[in-house]
Amino acid sequence: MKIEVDGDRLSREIEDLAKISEAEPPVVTRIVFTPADLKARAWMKARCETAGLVIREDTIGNTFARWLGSDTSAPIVGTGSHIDAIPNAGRFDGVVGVLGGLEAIRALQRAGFHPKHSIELLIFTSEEPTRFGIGCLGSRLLSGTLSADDATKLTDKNGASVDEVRKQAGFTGELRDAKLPPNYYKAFVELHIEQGPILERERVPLGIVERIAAPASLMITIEGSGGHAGGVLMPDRKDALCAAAELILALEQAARRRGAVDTVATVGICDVFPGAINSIPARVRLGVDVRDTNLSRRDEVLRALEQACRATSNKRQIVVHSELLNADAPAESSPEVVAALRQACEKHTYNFLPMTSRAYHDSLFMSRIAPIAMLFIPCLNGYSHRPDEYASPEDIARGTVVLAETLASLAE
Ligand code: HGY
Ligand code: MN
Ligand code: MN
Repeated sequence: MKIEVDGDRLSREIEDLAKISEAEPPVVTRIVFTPADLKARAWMKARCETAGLVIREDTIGNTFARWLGSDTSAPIVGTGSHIDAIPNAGRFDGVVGVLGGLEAIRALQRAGFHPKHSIELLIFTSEEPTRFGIGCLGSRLLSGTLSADDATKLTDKNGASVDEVRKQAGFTGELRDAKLPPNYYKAFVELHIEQGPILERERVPLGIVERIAAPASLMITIEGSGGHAGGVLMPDRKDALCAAAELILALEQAARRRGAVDTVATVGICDVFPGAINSIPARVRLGVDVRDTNLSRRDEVLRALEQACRATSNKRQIVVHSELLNADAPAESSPEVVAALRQACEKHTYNFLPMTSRAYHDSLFMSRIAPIAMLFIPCLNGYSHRPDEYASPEDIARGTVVLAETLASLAE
């Protein structure tokens, strides 16, 4: 079977989808359940319908586009990713896995392949944590990793709940019905840009992901006493931002102290209240992200941060409150799915690198219900989550061919 990917159309589709954004091109901003997200979903569904796929959406808006196999009772081979994007993002994160997955299916159709196991393209709801504070909301729910009760407690910054927002977007029904039955999938393979510099630096065109790091995130609220920047003398201050600065540096030190390349920690959100130049910060909210491929090492960083919070609270006599948003286990790829990817690369004599994914992906939660693996393609300078994120048409087409070969070998 000769698989030919229509690279030109795929590139055009990526550029067309990028224009569905809350920001001006080349910036992509597509927050879950916003008008841009809903428009992008409709645009994607129309293309899946044109490809003859059977579409359904679950109660959180995960979209399933199925190419029916000859044995419709057999477990399904899944592929896909996300099309939601954080503010000031690029056009490839997630999209390569969704449009590449669609093109892989179309290429197999053109090649005359007939799957035994149905092949299903998934577009997951809210892979990014932007709106509801937790990433992979859709794949957590469909894998049963997050309960419907816990999901209904999540709200956005305006206080709107997941339930309200999803229903306004047209996704009704019981959230608990999003959980898939056991053995729904035979395997799940996700194509994604690397979001790091290794493939480009090593001049290797493909990465086969063997493990996905364990993500954790938390919100820390620091309550000082504020006051007039001129009138309150230094000994009398309870400056919440100075306390936050101590915690930020303590977090950085805790990660570096592990001495392991896979231990990373970031404070990506720092909201200062009241945020006036002549007012001592009364309250600060810190959004903290800690990851590692090794669970106990990651949790050591979380414990070190907790200790720093207690020490700073006592020393400065201020209130420090931390709320754990998620602390997930890492994922190991399944040997069979990795083998299928390796064979597909070898069939085309494509060089590849076994890799660790330090970014999390929906595959992390798909791994709780099915054998998974991921296929990475390079991105320019490793850039991602920024408008100059870039993957070449050649690399995207190459990844799509390997994905198509892999899906065919898993679905036959
Ligand atoms: O943050 C992540 O790892 C993913 O890109 N949402
Ligand atoms: Mn992302
Ligand atoms: Mn992504």
